This record gives sequence, structure tokens and C-alpha cells, in this order.
Amino acid sequence: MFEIQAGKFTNTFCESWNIKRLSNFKYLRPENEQFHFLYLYFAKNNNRQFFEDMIKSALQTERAKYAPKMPKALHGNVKIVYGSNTESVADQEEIKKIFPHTYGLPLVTFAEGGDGEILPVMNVGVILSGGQAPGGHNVISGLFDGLKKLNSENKLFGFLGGPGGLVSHQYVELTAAIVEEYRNTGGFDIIGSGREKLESTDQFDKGLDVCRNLNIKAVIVIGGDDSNTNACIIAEYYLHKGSDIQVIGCPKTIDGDLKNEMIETSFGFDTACKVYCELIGNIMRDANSAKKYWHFIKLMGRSASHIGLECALQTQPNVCLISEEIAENEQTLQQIVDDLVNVISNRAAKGENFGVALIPEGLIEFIPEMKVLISELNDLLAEGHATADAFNAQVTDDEKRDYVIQHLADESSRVFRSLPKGIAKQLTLDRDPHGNVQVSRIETERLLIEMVEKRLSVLKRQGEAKVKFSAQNHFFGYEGRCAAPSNFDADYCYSLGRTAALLVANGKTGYMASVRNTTAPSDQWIAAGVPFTMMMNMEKRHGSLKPVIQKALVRLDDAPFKAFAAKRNDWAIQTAYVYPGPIQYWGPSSVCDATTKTLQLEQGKYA
Ligand code: FBP
Repeated sequence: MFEIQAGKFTNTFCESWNIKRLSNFKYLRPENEQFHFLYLYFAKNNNRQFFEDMIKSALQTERAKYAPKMPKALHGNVKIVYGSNTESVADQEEIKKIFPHTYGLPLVTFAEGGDGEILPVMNVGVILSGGQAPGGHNVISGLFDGLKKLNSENKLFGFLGGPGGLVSHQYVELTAAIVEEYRNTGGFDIIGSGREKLESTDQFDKGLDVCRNLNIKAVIVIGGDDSNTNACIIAEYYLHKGSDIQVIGCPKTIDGDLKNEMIETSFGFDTACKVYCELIGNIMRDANSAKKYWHFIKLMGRSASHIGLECALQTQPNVCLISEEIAENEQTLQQIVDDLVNVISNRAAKGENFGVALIPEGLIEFIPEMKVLISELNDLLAEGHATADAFNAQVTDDEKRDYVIQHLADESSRVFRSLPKGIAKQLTLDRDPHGNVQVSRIETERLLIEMVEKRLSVLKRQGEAKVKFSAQNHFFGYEGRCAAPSNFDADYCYSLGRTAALLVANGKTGYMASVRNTTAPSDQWIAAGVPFTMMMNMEKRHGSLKPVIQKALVRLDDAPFKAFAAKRNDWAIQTAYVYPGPIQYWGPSSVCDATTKTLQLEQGKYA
């Protein structure tokens, strides 16, 4: 048996065996051994094509050939155009004080022009940070191609397993052969991702060391609002230390909450929503065929309800809860349940004992009494606080529960006690490294089903008509995060990668790559750079105020929510389901290239 391990495959060995080096040779896991053994076997026997067919679907093989579309300005020679200086969205004085070197930088855009001069050789590092989002591999391939276009000797290094890879000096050189394997594919597996938060100067200095050792000029952080906030802190620190290492960000997250005036959408949102909409549509057809279940579907998205709203606009469910509206109207949990019971009863009166309800993942955090409870829990369980240590020292679940009950304020303690034990426990689970409650682990959809059942049985006891209610619960999140990117995400991500390369080449640091005008045909997209600090405000994290990139929640006065609100009462009572079907990669542009309804409504594309 071959001992398959990284480092055992020298180039000569590979050549003699006719082996193409696979990108993940460097960190083979035991379960891959058989796979690689097969590869060796087939390669040796000159039957590589057979092996390729075994490991790739026909779709993957064809999709690998897709050439992403990008802004016209990025095709030929490019010049940088400077815009006006910027200010942070709020808390200007505080942000300026914390980021003296990166505050107030000008906006930049890239336009056709320039002399196409070959720039000196440069090395660049890239990090995938946080939750997976479709299109990450295309950011990397765009970055790679952009760097090679600037100088064919340029090199790209990928830090492994997220930001932690920078600190622990785990990296791989991303060669053309490796990048080729991943073009237009979903996932972050080219280098892996992680949620490690870089916050200490020790970590920053270790990052500096590896950059110096590898002669890296810039680090590209592909991440969400928290990761890009960190990227800004690192950019500022390196300038403060007199280092010329640049830090550039790219807007990633399926949640769709990293958007603002300059960032129209985060990548991955389009594809993930399309995957969820396909699944929701399938469930709707099932519900409408069997006519016996209510399906409660929780949708990822962390705090913001963008994913739920987009899925509602695409599929027209009977109910879609929008957390931001619930917070605005200060609805209690019981009121939400009562509203659900109304819709269920009204449909039952028409003989329709089935339906589909979409529930945003972060709902629980927006219900006023729960919000107070979670905020108190966050402070109580904040890492490093004595109360958190005392909580962790409790051994059994019951002891932990009692500890929390005793240490919360009276009202929160009452709310905590009123919750089913399982849900209450889920609220006390570890926060993520940025201090967020891990909402994906809270089973809100089950909680609502349970409460609806209870309410219906109370109503029945009070003499109301019996309502048949049988429910199924679902949670869609991980199903969509690594899907093969839609054409929109493939193009958008590739363009972001190319833009990031230009920001590096122009010596920028403390900027996020931005691609705008995204509902127009891609050749009219605008490639640009936005200072991180422009998107920042002060927010409470881990119990104290911190500068962070502002999260974009659903705005009730924006077109997407208004379009939904205008229709939802009809959808509640009628069965007006739309079945979007799977993502299409080839076919009419109206089907294959169209992006989300959210973006189209925001950009006035529906009158
Ligand atoms: P990012 O903000 O890092 O993109 O992650 C988003 C997300 O997919 C959320 O929607 C979800 O709540 C969370 O990640 C789940 O995290 P994990 O992958 O750690 O379970």
C-alpha cells in the first residue's frame, strides 16, 4: 500500500508516475488515501480521463470551462480614478481616533486606460474567513488571473484554514494547476476557512513575520462584516508599525447583510437563495399535492432576514416572518404565535390544512423580551468574565440552568424559565469568536410549532372549531453555502478578485473591493475600492463598544420589504406558490444571469 503523505511526492516522483499534483496534497487526510491511491493507479495506467470522470460530474467538467463575465474596464489596460475623501457612516470622531491611518481615505474606481506597464513582481496572500459562501473559489481565481496579468511572475499564497493560517504560518502556493481545479466550483476547500478572530498584536506580528518571509506585499481577506472589520484593524496596525504590507477585503456572506451604499451585495447571497428557493418550491409542491402538512422552514442568515425576504419574494409562501419588522412592532413571542394561528385557522376554514411558513434564523434575537434576555446572557457569558467561568464550572445541564436563572434580572429570568428547556439551553451555548449567539443552533422553527400546537389546543378547549394542524420542520442553511455559484456569483466573485488585484497593484490598504451597478449587464459593472472605515460605526461587542462594519438589516422602508408587504396577505390565504426550480447555468440570459429580486427591487428594476 502506498504511504500517501504530503511531502512524499517530489516533482520527479510525480513526473515518473505521470501524476498531476492535486491541490490538497499538502494536507491529505487519511480518508483521502484510497482516493489518491486510485488516482496513482489510473494515472500510471494512462487512464487519467477515466479517473477524472470518476471524480467529477459531467456538470463540473463543463462548468469548469465557464469564462466569468466582468466589467468592461477590467479587460484591457486599467487606470485608477480617485473620488472624494470619505467619512464613517456614524461615530466619526471615535472611528477616526481608532483608525488614524486608514480613516477618511478616498473612494477609488477603475476605468479603461493606463499604459499597461508591467509592474515589479509581487507576492500576495489570501485568506477565506468565516462561513462558506458560493463563489469564494472564483474570487481566488480572479485574484490569481489579475495578478498574473500584472506580471506573470507574481505569486499567490493561500493561508490554510482561515485567518488562523496567517498566524500559524500554514500556507500553500496557489499554482495555476491548483486554481484550475477550482474555477466556478462551490465551497472554500481550496484552502479551507475558519472563524479564528485576529485581535492581538502578537497575532498581527506573527502575520507580519510570514508575510516578510514569503515577501508578501498584500493580504486579501475574503470575509463578512466581522472579518473585514478585523482586516481593517490589521491594516491600521501594519501602517502604525511602519510596515508597507497592504490589507484588502472582499465582501462575502450568504446572509446578504454586508451591503451599503458602496457594496451592493455580498457574494454567495444570490446562489444560496436560489438553492433555498428550489428546495422551498419543492416543499410547496409537496404540500400542495398531499395537502396535509404545514412546513415550518427556518432559513439561515444570522441576524438579518434578507434570505427569508428574498425567498418569500421568489416563492410566495403563506407566511414569512421578518425579524426586523417584529422588532419594530415590538411583537412578543405569543403575538407571533397568535398571528401564525390566525393564518393556519383561516386556511383551515377553506379546507386547506397545509401551508409553508418561512422563519429567519435570527428571529429569536429580535423579539423584544428575547433580545433583552440574549443581551443579558451575552454579558453573563462573555469570555473572560467571572460569571462565565462560574457558569462553565457547573457540571450538569440543570445546574447550568439554575445558575443562569439566579443571575439574570427578574424579567429575563422569567422569560428564560418560560422557554422549553432545550431552547433555553441552546441560548446559553458558546458564542462565536466575535461574541455572536450561534443562532443556527437555536431551533426556533420547533419552538414555534410547539407553541402553535399549544395555542390551538387551548382554542379547542375554549370551544373554537378544531383546526387540523400537522407540522414538519426544516432548517436550510448549510445546503446552500457551498453550491456551485450561479452565473451571477461566478461573475461577481471573479470581478471582485480582479478588482482586489488592482487595489494591491495600486498600493492600496484598508480598502474593500467593490463591484457595483450589478443589475446592469456585467460589462457595465463598476470596479472600485471602498475604505473599510467608511462602513464603520460603534457597536456593543462582548460587553463593550467596538468599531465594526455596520451590518445591513432589512429596512422596512426599502423596496424589497414593501413589495413583500403589499402581497403577503394574499399569499397567506391563497395558495399562490411559485416553484423556481434549480439554478440554471446555460440557457437564456433572463434565466441564467438574473440576480436576486432584492437587488433588482433595490435598484428600481421592477416598477
Ligand atoms: P458568515 O457571516 O461568516 O458568512 O457566516 C454566515 C452563516 O452562514 C450564518 O448564516 C450562520 O448563522 C452561521 O454562518 C453558521 O455558522 P457555522 O458555519 O459556524 O455553523
